[in-house]
Amino acid sequence: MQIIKNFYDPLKYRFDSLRFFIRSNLTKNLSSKLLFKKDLTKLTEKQNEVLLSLKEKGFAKSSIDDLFGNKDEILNRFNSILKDLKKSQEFTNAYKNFSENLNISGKHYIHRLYDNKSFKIDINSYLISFILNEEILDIVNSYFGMYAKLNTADLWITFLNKEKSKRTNAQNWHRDRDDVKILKIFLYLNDIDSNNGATEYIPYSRKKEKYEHLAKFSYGNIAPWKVYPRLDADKDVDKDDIVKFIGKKGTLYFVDTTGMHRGGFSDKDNGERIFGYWSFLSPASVLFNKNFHRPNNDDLKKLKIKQIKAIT
Ligand SMILES: O=C(O)CCC(=O)C(=O)O
Repeated sequence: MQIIKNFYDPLKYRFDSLRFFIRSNLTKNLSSKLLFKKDLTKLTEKQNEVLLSLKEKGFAKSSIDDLFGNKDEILNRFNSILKDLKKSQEFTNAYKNFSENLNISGKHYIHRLYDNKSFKIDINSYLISFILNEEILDIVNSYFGMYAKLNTADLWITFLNKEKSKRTNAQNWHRDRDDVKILKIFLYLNDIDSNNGATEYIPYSRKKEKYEHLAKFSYGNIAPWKVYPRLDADKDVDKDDIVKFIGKKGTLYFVDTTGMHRGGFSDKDNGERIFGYWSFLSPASVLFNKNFHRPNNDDLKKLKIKQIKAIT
């Protein structure tokens, strides 16, 4: 079995890379770019600040105060989703599983509202309607230079415990591999600092930037040792060049996760980190993992063209 896998995996990876190259340069992205150029988007000053920071450093910090007028209404909507989530049996089970397996490898330190693929998120959910807001979509599309596609909409609770001394999975430095540009958006639903698992990011670590050498770029499924390179951040990266994504409730981070990042770890405190979580990819990506239903025609009729482009 392992012999077949060793043969099949690299072959599939090469095939996916070729497919991605064609879709990116000749078909999918080209048409999306042309259409986006034709529609011309004008950004507000606040949106522009986000875009400039993203383009320069690979991330931008903003807030729902800055981008939206109705901060309380938005937070109330998310609070009510959160309240139901915390009452659920799945949440209780997830926390128990985490507490009993603190230092075991795996992603059980994160509880995802919609990760369970047997129930896909409804297109009418607030997690979708929030992110399909033009305030957000205009930034996303301007960063990609085309109409980008929503890949995931979710809400994460990261469990923390000072007895968890080992970093596992995405708590190690890595870059994501689903596309040449990937945009993730985090909306903080509690105050987050280095004691409760703020994500860390290395600006200028995308392709052709100062820290590009830290890990290979690839688009597809590759061996785990390539995903999590042995990186000695103290030695390989100037300490002042590492940014911690700290912020109060209501903070928004826009992050290109092809840049080096690691997250959700704290050996100082117990507690939790809670955020809304969305990811966008270009239409060419061959690694979509959409966790929401494709809308039916009646739902589509209720949406604007920018929103339709993001979810179909
Ligand atoms: O838990 C985190 O902050 C890291 C998340 C992450 O690695 C990712 O979304 O790619």
